[in-house]
Formats: sequence, C-alpha cells, structure tokens
Amino acid sequence: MKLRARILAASTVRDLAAALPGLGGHDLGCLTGSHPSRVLIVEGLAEQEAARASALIVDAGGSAIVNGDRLVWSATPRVQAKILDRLRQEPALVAFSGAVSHALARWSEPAHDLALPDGRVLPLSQRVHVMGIVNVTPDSFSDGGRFSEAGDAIDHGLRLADEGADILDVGGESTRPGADPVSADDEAGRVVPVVEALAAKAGIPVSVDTTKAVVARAALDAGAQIVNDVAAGRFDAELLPLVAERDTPIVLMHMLGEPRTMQKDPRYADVVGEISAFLEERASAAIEAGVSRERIVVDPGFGFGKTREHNLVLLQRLRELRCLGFPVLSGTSRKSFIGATLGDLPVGERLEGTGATVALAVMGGASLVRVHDVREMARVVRMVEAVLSAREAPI
Ligand code: PMM
Repeated sequence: MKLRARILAASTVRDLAAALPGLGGHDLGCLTGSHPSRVLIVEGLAEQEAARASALIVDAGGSAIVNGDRLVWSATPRVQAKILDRLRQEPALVAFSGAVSHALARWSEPAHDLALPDGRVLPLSQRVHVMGIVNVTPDSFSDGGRFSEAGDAIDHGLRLADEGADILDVGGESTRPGADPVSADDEAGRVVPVVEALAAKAGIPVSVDTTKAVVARAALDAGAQIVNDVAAGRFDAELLPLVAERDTPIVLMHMLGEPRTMQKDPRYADVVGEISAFLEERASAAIEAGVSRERIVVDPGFGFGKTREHNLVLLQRLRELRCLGFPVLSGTSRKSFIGATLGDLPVGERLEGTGATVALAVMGGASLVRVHDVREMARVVRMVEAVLSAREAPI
C-alpha cells in the first residue's frame, strides 16, 4: 500500500485531540512536550512497519503513537534529523522514510510553477496568483444572473483583469448546492464566446470551470489555458485524457458527492485526512491518464459537501494539503460559511470575511485564490505576502 505522510497543523494537546479523533488527550500529551516539535502523521502502514518505526523513533528520543494503520510522532528538530538519518539506514523502512522526507520538504518548499499550453508560465513559486471569477450562469450563488449575457460577462472579465487578476475563471454551470445540471450544449454555448473574447483581449490566461470534456475541449479550442474541474475528473471519464493530450494544467477539487446532494448532512471522521487522501487519489488518477505532475493543482473545495465547521477546520489546517506536493487553490470567496459565521450576512456583505479567509489561505500556503472581488483580494494577498517575506534590514 502507498504510504501517506503529512505534518499536522496542530501542536497543542487540544488541537491534536481535535485533529486526531480516536486518540485521547492523555496519549497525545507525550507528542507535545516543552520543545518546539513538529507532529507528523503517516498513514497506510502495515502493523510490523508501524511497530518498527515507532520503536526506532522512541529509541532516538522522539515520541510516537501507533493507532491502527497510522503512526503519529513528534520530535524536536534536532532529534527529528537524527531519526531521519536512522530511518534511511533501515531497509524495511525505506518507504516510511521517503514519505516523511517528502512531507517535510513540501510543507515549506515553494509550490511548482505552472506551464501553460501556449508556453506562458505562471510563477506560483514566486507569488500567490489571483483567479477572478466570471460566472456565465443564470443561477450561481453569489453573482447569479448578473453576468449571464456574454457581453456583460466579457466586460466583467476585462474589469477583473484591470483590477489585477492573474487568471480569469469562466464557468457556465452553477455548482450552487441543489443546482440542477445543465446540458453540455447549453454550457458550451454560454462559455465559449466569453472564453474566446477574454483569451483574445484580457492579456491573462483564461481557465474554464467545467466537469464536462466536451465543454472543456470547446473552451480550449477557443483559447482557454487551464481546466478547473470541481469533480476532479470523476464525472466525465474523457476529461483527464483530454487534459493530458493538450498539456493543460488542471485544478482537481474535492466535493463530497455531487452538487444536488452534497450539502445534505455531510459527515467526515477526519475532514483534513479524508480530503487529503481524496486529492492524492485523484492526482494519481490524473497522472495515470497522462497528466504530468507539474500541471496539477489541488483544491479542498470549500462549501462542497461541508458544514461550516468543516470549512473552518480546513482553512485552519490548509497547509497540511501542501504535503501532497501540488500547488493548492483556495476558493472561499463570499461562501455561505462566511455569512453564517458573521451572523447570517447576505452575499453582498461578505467582503471582509472573504478578506480574512484569503489572508489565512495565503498564510496556510495557498498558491492561488479564486475570488469575485479581485481589486480588494489582490491587496489582501500582496499585504500578507509582504509580511511573510519581510526581513529586518541589517544595521
Ligand atoms: N467554487 C465554486 C465554483 N467553482 N472551483 C474551484 N476550483 N474551487 C471552488 O471553490 C469553486 C470552484 C462555487 O462558487 P461560485 O458560484 O461563486 O463560482
């Protein structure tokens, strides 16, 4: 079985207990101690492998808990380096050691850049990119109907480009909870003229937000450079092969079920762990279909089959998804968990809440943020980046 390792974005006993349902605070106390330690989780282990790794970690001065097929462990940075050294020398623990080394490197490494089919490159390793939303749908949840005419949608996209968008995401099917599906013909009819005009005039790459290969193909032919699939290739078996053939980057998003039913009592035993495992599985499916690793972006899918609490926890622990080794896209803009948190605020009053979520996403390692309010959110992104990269000038 393939091992999955990630660093938990939790360090106090209380946060760990919330992140690791099934393990009590009593057990978890040993992982925190008084030194700055990182808590790592490795899942998918065979019983013997877990026992062996745990013994090695404890022997080297770290702390470990075996829980089913997973091993949760921590160590101070110096002890951690010693543990990694010893792990590398144990032939039976090569996979374990590799998974842990990858997770540690990816946690803090910059994301990879994104090469587009037309030869342009989005430098995600240098800065966070802002994706402006252009919905051409009569019923999208936050701007439904306002830009349903092609001309209005094109004007809107050009305005977002002026306001500092790095990408324009054009969608023709509402993914609002409970929304009815749209035929491929209707969807392509809405999307293609807008993609064509924006690809020619906006001066920035256009992505197409669709789950259908027919629509994606028509949009790529009209000049789109990225496919954004909220179903991560699950709804249409032709989509991943198409993307592979065209050398197109793809956003693989997590959704529990499908839009019509996704908000009916969504449940997870471990929301971050399950979404991480899902995205890893979908990325493997994409790679198997011929998509290169460097063209994959992952997205936890805020609001897609998640309660308010699920969305908040995902944002709090977004950095764990970086351990997958792909750039992370965060799409929180104006979503209902923001309205619900701030006292049932309507869509038009969610700007500040969106700003907070965008700031937290950037701090949590997101490489792209998908937003409606480009001018404001581009400022939020630049401000957070300035703080994160600030260094005191030498005297
Ligand atoms: N959210 C919506 C639509 N498409 N795509 C990605 N990758 N991530 C998202 O979070 C996402 C999406 C729904 O929001 P909208 O109706 O405002 O576009």
